[in-house]
Amino acid sequence: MGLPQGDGGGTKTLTKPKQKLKKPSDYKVILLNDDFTPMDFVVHILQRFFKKDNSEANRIMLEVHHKGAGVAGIFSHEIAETKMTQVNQYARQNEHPLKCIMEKV
Ligand code: TYC
Repeated sequence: MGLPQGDGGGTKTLTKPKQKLKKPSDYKVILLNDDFTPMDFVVHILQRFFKKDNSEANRIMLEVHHKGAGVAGIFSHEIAETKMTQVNQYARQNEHPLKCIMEKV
């Protein structure tokens, strides 16, 4: 038989658990160049799915054409995935080889 354990003062020290939650990352939605998709179709994609005006859509399309890839927009994981899927599906429906990918910022 013994006395109750503890510091005898009736005081407990509570340590705050380390919060391991990370901020959700943003994702770049990227268009890839190819030799066959018409320039007008890429401009249309940028206006329809990324709400770019005509001059910004042309600028991004030409960047993709000259550099091989270009950023159409930056979104949360869920929105980026939806846009990517919609663009790839729309390109396939219209029989263009245009590819859209996403990449962590
Ligand atoms: N390179 C294509 C052409 O010359 C145009 C193009 C631009 C295709 C951007 C895809 O993501 C793309 N018609």
